[in-house]
Amino acid sequence: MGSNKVAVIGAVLAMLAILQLAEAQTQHVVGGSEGWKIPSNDSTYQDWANNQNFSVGDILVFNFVTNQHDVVEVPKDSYDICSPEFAMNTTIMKGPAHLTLNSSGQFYYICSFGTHCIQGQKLAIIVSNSSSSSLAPSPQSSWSPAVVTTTPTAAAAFSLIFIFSFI
Ligand SMILES: *[C@@H]1O[C@H](CO)[C@@H](O)[C@H](O)[C@H]1NC(C)=O
Ligand SMILES: *[C@@H]1O[C@H](CO)[C@@H](O)[C@H](O)[C@H]1NC(C)=O
Ligand SMILES: *[C@@H]1O[C@H](CO)[C@@H](O)[C@H](O)[C@H]1NC(C)=O
Ligand SMILES: *[C@@H]1O[C@H](CO)[C@@H](O)[C@H](O)[C@H]1NC(C)=O
Ligand SMILES: *[C@@H]1O[C@H](CO)[C@@H](O)[C@H](O)[C@H]1NC(C)=O
Ligand SMILES: [Cu+2]
Repeated sequence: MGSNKVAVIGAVLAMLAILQLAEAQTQHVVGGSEGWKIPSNDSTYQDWANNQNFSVGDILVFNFVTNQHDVVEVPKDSYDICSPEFAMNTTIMKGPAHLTLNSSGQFYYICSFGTHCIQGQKLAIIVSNSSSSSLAPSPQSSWSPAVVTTTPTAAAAFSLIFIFSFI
């Protein structure tokens, strides 16, 4: 195989890796089909969060009707007592809304309407550094573009293996 072809394949795979990087963010729809509202059970959002893994770069989707709810990020103390005091600058008034998780750590969100928060419309999450759990991809018997479901790092590694198999 000529070096031109190898270069082309390399370029294509590099693009795939970049695409993969863009797709590495997971969207978390807060509350699932229930959306962001006064929940049926005041542990709804904590139960939901406990079944998610939040990583830097992921997106929180708050599905709510504008002027019926909002999303206010607050420090833990305010979250605990359902107070919008000390709110961060990221208050979301318009729903539905997408919020990108830009950094790791703990984050607290409440609805500041009426007694919604006291009734359970509050969410606490822990965002971890993205690379954590998926650094050891499960063995794959064969490589094909349709099967690129691993992390960007893994995708890049597979790309290299693919390229070298032609040299
Ligand atoms: C709320 O959810 C929790 C945990 O899922 C459950 O134990 C509890 O019984 C539920 N309460 C109501 C009133 O449905
Ligand atoms: C979250 O991570 C844990 C530990 O790595 C894993 O067992 C679990 O399946 C993951 N949950 C989701 C929804 O990805
Ligand atoms: C909120 O935004 C203002 C103006 O952009 C900025 O001066 C202030 O530091 C921000 N406060 C917080 C808590 O991020
Ligand atoms: C994350 O970063 C983007 C781009 O800089 C910004 O638009 C967005 O408001 C940030 N998200 C949060 C929660 O601060
Ligand atoms: C994520 O990585 C940054 C920089 O390496 C570090 O400061 C931060 O403490 C880490 N966060 C978590 C939750 O591990
Ligand atoms: Cu509300």
